[in-house]
Amino acid sequence: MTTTSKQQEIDDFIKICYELKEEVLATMKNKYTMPQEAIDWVNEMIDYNCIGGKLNRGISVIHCAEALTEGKGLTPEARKKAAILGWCIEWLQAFFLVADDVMDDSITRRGQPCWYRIPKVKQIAINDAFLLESFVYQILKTHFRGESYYLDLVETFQEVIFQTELGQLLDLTSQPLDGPTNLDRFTIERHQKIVVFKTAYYTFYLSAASAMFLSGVKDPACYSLAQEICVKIGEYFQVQDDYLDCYADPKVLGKIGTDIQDNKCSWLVVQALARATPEQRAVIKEHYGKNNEASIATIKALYVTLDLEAVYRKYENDSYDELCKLIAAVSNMPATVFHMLLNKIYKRTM
Ligand code: DMA
Ligand code: MG
Ligand code: MG
Ligand code: MG
Repeated sequence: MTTTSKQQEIDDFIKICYELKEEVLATMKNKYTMPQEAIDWVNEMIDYNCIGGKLNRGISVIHCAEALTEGKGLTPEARKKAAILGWCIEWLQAFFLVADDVMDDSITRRGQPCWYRIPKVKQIAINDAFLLESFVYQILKTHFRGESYYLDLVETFQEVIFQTELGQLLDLTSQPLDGPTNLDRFTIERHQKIVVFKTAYYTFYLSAASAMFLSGVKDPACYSLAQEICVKIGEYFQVQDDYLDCYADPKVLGKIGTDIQDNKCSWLVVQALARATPEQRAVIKEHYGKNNEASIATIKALYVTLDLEAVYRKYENDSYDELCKLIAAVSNMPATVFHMLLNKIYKRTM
């Protein structure tokens, strides 16, 4: 794809978001007779939180659906449906992120202050997150209710939301809020469980499964296989997120990392602990999860001493090779679906 046709695809995709927003606003106005100020609030809230991301998850639905046609290409109607489902995932993501930023005490998102940091918003952001979730179900109902796969689609969204919330629970409770840091809880196994649940299902499996429903895939074995591969791609993706939290330029990443001071069970701290001497472990115990510049700098310096950058480079290459092997063995559906998902994120810097 050329740069201009890529831009065209993004522009076409974004247009659909505004169409969906108009539908949602019209429902508020006509069906629920909401006052204009409520409509204005939601209008601004959707613009602020649903636009401005990389759109990876949303556009992936279109690309997966395209790959599933095996060269025949999508009809304009099928492309539109894929774009609408893509936006359902983007709005779902907005729902998770608005809440995640409150819970993580984050500062910026997509290059602007987190929504809850806007003085007129504050805790109203919690209800806005709930609203974004409800809009997803409204859109699904408006556009897919007549489809034979509607129930499967809605149940898949519900299950993935549940899985993500369980992942957030594990993420948020990996350390006690009211006691000293317990480093024994930062294990590779716990980290893996967190990332699969909080990220992999909604970031990869939901896009692939949505495209499969649209394309008429019925075989449950295909969905299980897609889930197995997407979970592994998602695990790799969240390790990248953990790494970038510490090492990316916030201007490029669009968000300022907070994992160290938030006491997160990040891939970096887990890898550091696996390599630390007893003295270094004591440094982590003293400084990790403390919200002051000196402690954060001490942890970052230890990561440099342990050369976690090199550990990460090796992890990236090994994961990529392993995923390629797994994908090469796919025979009951077009393997390009998974190659495409993987290649979108390989060696990403944002
Ligand atoms: C991401 O976890 C998970 C969800 C469900 C948003 P995170 O807090 O590491 O994400 P980010 O780094 O984008 O705040
Ligand atoms: Mg966060
Ligand atoms: Mg979080
Ligand atoms: Mg993160």
